[in-house]
Amino acid sequence: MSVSETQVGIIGAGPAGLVLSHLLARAGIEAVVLENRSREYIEHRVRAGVLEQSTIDLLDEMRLSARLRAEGLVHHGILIGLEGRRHRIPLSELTGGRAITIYGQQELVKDLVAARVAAGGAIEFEVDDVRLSGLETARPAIRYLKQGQPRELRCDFIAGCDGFHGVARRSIPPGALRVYERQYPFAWLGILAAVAPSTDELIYARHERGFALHSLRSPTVSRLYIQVDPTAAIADWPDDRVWEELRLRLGTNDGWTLADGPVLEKSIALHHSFVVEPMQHGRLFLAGDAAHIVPPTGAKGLNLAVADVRVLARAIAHWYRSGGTDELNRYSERCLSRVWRVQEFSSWMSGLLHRLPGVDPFDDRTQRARLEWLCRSQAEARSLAENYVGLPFV
Ligand code: RFL
Ligand code: PHB
Repeated sequence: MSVSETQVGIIGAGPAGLVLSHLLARAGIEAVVLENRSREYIEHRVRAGVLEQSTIDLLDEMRLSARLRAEGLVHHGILIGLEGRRHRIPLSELTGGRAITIYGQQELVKDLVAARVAAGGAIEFEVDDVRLSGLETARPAIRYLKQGQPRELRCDFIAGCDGFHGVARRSIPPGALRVYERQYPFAWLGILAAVAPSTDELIYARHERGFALHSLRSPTVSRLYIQVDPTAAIADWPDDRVWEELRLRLGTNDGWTLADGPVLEKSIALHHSFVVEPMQHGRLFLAGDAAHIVPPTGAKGLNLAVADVRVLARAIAHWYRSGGTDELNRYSERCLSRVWRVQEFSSWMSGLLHRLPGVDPFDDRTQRARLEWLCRSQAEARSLAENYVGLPFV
């Protein structure tokens, strides 16, 4: 068995693990990132698109935003579709100038990997059979296979940044964690399409047939979603059927049309809320989707992952500087206050816009009344805007 050492072993090269590796490097702390997929795979996995102001500010500060600043699309508002009308929520006007930036998660992953590799940072791709041990000791270890050969990485800390289905959370004795969870009775079918967006700003539409979202990636690529049944299969949704449904749900009374084009990618994502408390066990710290999942309606998961690792990097740096464990001990509590705020906002946005199967007519009317209120009340719109552009980091 080949044995090596580092200060922080990071499992997972998603946004959480990669941003953490950069933050630690800036603080002079050595880390090794272990990823079970190939570089090619993670650089093409289509997921999030909306980056909050605080995420952008952090990437600016870390000098990792050059391409994002050149190619990302800064948006100052979003549109709400209701009963064939559109209502604009002026995000920046309502939040003292804060905005969101549209930039594909896989593009951000490409930038983060390239910058880490260029700086000589260690990222090992295609590792298998990752196992954690010694979490309750001062020298935890990660065992894994690299091209079939067993390896061991000994570290001071392990960061579990390996997403919802990863191994880190499952390495914690079940009795040590409390799980909070909710399944929603709907899913999103998402497509990436080679067609110029038919809108300048994101459209979140509530419709009798279900929710639809028109997002974008670039002047020539659109990203669109429709609410589908959680049991739906991709095979049930040929491209023509998806476009037809999008046209109906996003349609307006004023003759707006939706341009269609070749579908580049199609996938279905279930809606799920999940939080574990605490986000730490001994020397293992969970961050991002490994610790919590939010439904995508609020566009928050990636941003929350970045917020977690910012807190974690500071706490680890504090320990190396002073030997003090106070910040590490507060890691979970500090992250969870933001996590629950975002959890509440994401489930509120989901409840506001989706059509519930077998909906009670009373609930249907109150849902519409809530949306009408959002379109009329500046206080309500400001509350949405503050949450949507993202709370400042504390
Ligand atoms: P990730 O991105 O899942 O990365 C985890 C990494 O760990 C690897 N891994 C392992 N590595 C080693 N050993 C193991 N045993 C491993 N198991 C897994 C995986 O291969 C992967 O590379 O988690 P991270 O870093 O916490 O980042 C979270 C975000 O990816 C996620 O929250 C967002 O994509 C959620 N999300 C959105 N977030 C936003 O902030 N804004 C959005 O607009 C937004 N839209 C979305 C979304 C998620 C969606 N889906 C597909 C659920 C839209 C959708 C449709
Ligand atoms: C996206 O562009 O992928 C996107 C936008 C807004 C959301 C979720 C996903 O709420």
